[in-house]
Amino acid sequence: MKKEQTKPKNTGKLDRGELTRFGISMERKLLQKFDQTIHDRHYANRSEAIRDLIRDYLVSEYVEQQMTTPSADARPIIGTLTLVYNHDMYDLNARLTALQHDYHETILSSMHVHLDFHHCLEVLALKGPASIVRDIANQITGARGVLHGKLTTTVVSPDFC
Ligand code: NI
Repeated sequence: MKKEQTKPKNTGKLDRGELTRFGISMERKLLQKFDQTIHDRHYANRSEAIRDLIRDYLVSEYVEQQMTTPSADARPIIGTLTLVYNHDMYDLNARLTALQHDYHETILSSMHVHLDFHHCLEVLALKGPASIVRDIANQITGARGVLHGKLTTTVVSPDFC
């Protein structure tokens, strides 16, 4: 009798194609630490946690590569830039607004929150070539008076699903 093929369980998530099983060897202590950490992060199992780690690694490598040596068929990078600044700083609001107008094609949206009497939080959503996203982030976070700026990047690609 022919053995029935097992289909991947329908998790309601994106179809990620055929699953391949593989074994990993590692030190017991390292695995215990990993298991404790993924339990704390509410992962259902090791496979899901390892898939996320691999995706994160591949996305980071892709973004890094496209920022330094962009390829002709590169996908747009998605970024969020988080800023905290002091709005009392002379001219800073005007400079930040001018920069955002200069790059209106890449900066899709911005959110401004008045944190207290002096400080503002701004979160920008960006989408565009990696090198341009990086340049915008550098110019804005480097502006005098910006206390902290952090760019987070990702990419939407079937390669990483
Ligand atoms: Ni404000």
